[in-house]
Amino acid sequence: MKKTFILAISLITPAIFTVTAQDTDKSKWKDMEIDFPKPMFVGTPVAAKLPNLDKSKKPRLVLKAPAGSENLALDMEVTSSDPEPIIGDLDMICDGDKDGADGSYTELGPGKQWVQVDLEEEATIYGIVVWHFHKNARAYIDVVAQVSNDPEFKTGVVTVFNNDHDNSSKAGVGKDLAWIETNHGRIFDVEGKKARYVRLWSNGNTANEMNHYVEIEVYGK
Ligand SMILES: [Ca+2]
Ligand SMILES: [Ca+2]
Repeated sequence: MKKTFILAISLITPAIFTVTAQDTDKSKWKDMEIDFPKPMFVGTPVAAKLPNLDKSKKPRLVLKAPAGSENLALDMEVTSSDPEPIIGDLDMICDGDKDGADGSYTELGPGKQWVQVDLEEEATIYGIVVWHFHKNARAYIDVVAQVSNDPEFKTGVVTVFNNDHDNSSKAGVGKDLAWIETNHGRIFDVEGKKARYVRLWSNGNTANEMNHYVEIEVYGK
């Protein structure tokens, strides 16, 4: 009786262990192959006057996630607080084109605006990569990234990035840093949170009051 019980456990356990170990043991996570576009500007960026600006010169290039993770946002539907962008359209935000040139970015209206990607079903998300605009140097203000299963973002909202240092956007005081946009975009860790929707906020940038997106990627399973 006892032997049978142990045998049954030993048969079941390896399969369960393999699945959880791969997804939760970060030492086994792989580097995602992020395809960075060509740089659009060279030289010293204009200093953006923000108190929480990331001054490090080394761009982060690596997002780690379990094997089998991929960009789930590609060609998914994008909605926005500004449904009729001034330049471009919302479909361009998840179309795989990350070029910095005119014709590849979407411009939303001034002030606080959001864009939202619908992954079509709940996914386990490990990272978000955003390229706002990389034609010339600037930093976007009050960048907040959230995930939720609620398309209205009223319930179950988890904030995964927030650089709104003075809480002017009322999502809480953000401890993350603002950054000068380049072709490397910005990688946010999401640590395996489960959600269907991804929402990114911004409140203009250091060059003007407008909000821009070249591309958003969401890595997960
Ligand atoms: Ca694009
Ligand atoms: Ca702020």
